[in-house]
Order: sequence, then C-alpha cells, then structure tokens
Amino acid sequence: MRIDDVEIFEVRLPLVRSFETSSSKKSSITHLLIRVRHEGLVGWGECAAPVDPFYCPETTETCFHILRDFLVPSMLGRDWDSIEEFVGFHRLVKGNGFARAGLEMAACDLLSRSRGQSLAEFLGGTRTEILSGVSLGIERDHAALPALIERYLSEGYRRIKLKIAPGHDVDVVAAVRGRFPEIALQVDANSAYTLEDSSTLEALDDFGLILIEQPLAHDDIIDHAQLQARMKTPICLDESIHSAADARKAIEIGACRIINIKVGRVGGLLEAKRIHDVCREHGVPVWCGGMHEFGVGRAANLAISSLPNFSIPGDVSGSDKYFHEDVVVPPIMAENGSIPVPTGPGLGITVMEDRIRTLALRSWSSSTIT
Ligand code: OSB
Ligand code: MG
Repeated sequence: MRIDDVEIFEVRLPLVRSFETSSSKKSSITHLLIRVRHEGLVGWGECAAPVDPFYCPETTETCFHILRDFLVPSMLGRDWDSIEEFVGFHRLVKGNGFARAGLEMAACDLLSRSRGQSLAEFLGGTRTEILSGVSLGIERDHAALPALIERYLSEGYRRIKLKIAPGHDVDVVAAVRGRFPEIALQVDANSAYTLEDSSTLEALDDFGLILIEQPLAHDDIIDHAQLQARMKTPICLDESIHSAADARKAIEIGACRIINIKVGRVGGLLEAKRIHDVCREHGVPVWCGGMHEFGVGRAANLAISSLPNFSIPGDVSGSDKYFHEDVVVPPIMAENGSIPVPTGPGLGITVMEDRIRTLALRSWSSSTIT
C-alpha cells in the first residue's frame, strides 16, 4: 500500500444541544477530516481534538500543524504492508495522539477497503452491535435534567453519564439517583478534583455508580491509586491513559478498575487495540469514549468497540444526539440502545465528500508540497 496524496479539511458542525464539562463549554464541534488516496481508492480519517486545550494538550490547530508539517511528509509516497509498518513512520513523533490517530484511521480505512474487509473485521472485532450510552453535559438548569434523562432512556440508551464538577456533584447525583433508582449511572469529572476533595468523592460511593471517570489530574495515576484504595466505586481513567504501557501501569498500581478507550487520545486504532488486549489480560473491562465525533470517527469507534472486552456500554451515541446533519450517509443511529457495527468495506459508511468540501473552513492538500 502507498498513499499518493492527502487532503485535510477543517469542518464545523453546530451541536443539537450545547455541552458543558468541568473544563469547557461548546455549542459546535470543529474537527479535521482527512482524505487519503492510493490510485483509485480513497480512505477517510477524523481528527477529533477539541478547539481548545482544556481536555488534552492538543487542539485543532496543533493537529493541523503536526499533520501538515510532520506526519504527512514522513509517509507520503512510501510503501507499507501493514498498519504496524505505517505507524512506524511516525515513531519519532512524541505525543500528538489525536493528530496521529486521524491519519492512521484514514490508512486503516484504505487498507481494509483494499482487502474488501470491514474495519471491524480487520481489527479482529467479534460483536455485530455495540451497547450505547449517552454522556450528558453539566445542565445549569437542574429542572431540565430529569426530562433529558427520561428522553434518552425512552430512546433505549443503556446507561447515563453525568458530568460533575466541584459544586455540581453529590447533590446532582443524589437527585438523579432518587428519581431513577434502577438506571445504570456513572459520572465524569474531567480531572476537576484533587485528593483534598476525597470526602466529596467518597460520598459518591452511596449511589451505586458503575464508575467514576477521571476524578483527579489529567496526568496522574499515583493519586488515583490512593483514591481507589479508599473508594468502593470503580475508578475509570480517561485523560491519564495514552498507551498500552500507561494502561498496564495504572492497573498494576491499582489506579483504576475500568478504562475508557478513545482512539484519538491513544494515538490510533492499533494502540487502542493494544490497550484493549492489556486490559483483557488483567480482567479489566473497557468501553469506548467519545469526542463528539462526526460520522467518520464514529464509524471507527463502532469498529474498535466490536472487540470482545468492550463489555460495558460506551459514549458512542446515535448521530442525532449530536448533529442535525452529519457528514456521512446513512447517519449512524442507535436503536434500543444498540448500534450495528458496519459490515461494508473499511469504515463501512459513505462520506459526503461534496458536503465536506462545501463546509470546509480551511483545507490543505499534499499536492501543494513542492
Ligand atoms: O471526557 O469523555 C469525556 C466530550 C468531549 C471531551 C471529553 C469527553 C466528552 C464526552 C462526550 O464525555 C462523549 C460523546 O458523547 O462523544
Ligand atoms: Mg471522560
């Protein structure tokens, strides 16, 4: 395989409902879509870094820079036979997982398409549908939250995730649990607390939560291990895990009992699969997190979620939870809290290329490299 040219498109879609976390508030999503071509075959990838550095250090802008100036030039026109070999072209690039993942996703789409395989098959997936949950942002209007939860439950979603932040935690969880005693419920702090807040976090043990996601710093596992030793509720790490080595260390020191895998955060599908495998060896379940992906990244999330150890519902919801109109057809939709894993070649979706070209706020083509 060989990639002859690459195009990058910056696309913004308004969110159906604005989304607030302990670290940011958004009413639209801006991601990079990456088109790679080999002869008559096209592959697509999505770079799902946020516009701001409040979830992780990368942003849309850093991804554009790293792709254009480093990742694309180091692989363009070179031959490769496997994804292992492809990612090897970028082994000197430190960090920048979202940028690497976007290009690797396009390469995986291209390679699996050329083999007539679905991406899920290519990755060794076994599930034909994935269990779907929803992630709800911080709702300042507390009265609106029950109706919102009711709506997603009635649509069949398997579990509800609430964002928490200091001053918006135990009371909110207690109210939701009081109103919905039986539902599968979990919370995500996006690293808003420190060990000094242990008593607040320990109070969350009373609500039968499936897990508490990333309560402490984005770059910590040591304090998480201390906190986990004091809490019954499993800690799930998101921001702190960037590789299979990170996952192994976090599990070995007892920093978490569950891991959230995001393809972008960990630098691509290959590393996501390695994390899945390490967790499986240690008896640690995983689930697929989300970054409000468009249909391209969402299709990749479905493919990785088809691996056997993705045994608890993830944050990959139907496209209609996020956008009025997506960039792929047909839009990826949940039914009764499940989403079918695409079976067509590659990502198994049809990318609306004309729409992407029309929407692009900015684009770049490798054919401009001289
Ligand atoms: O921490 O899981 C997170 C969205 C953006 C950045 C970080 C997170 C999230 C979500 C939304 O929780 C997940 C989704 O529905 O795509
Ligand atoms: Mg999270």
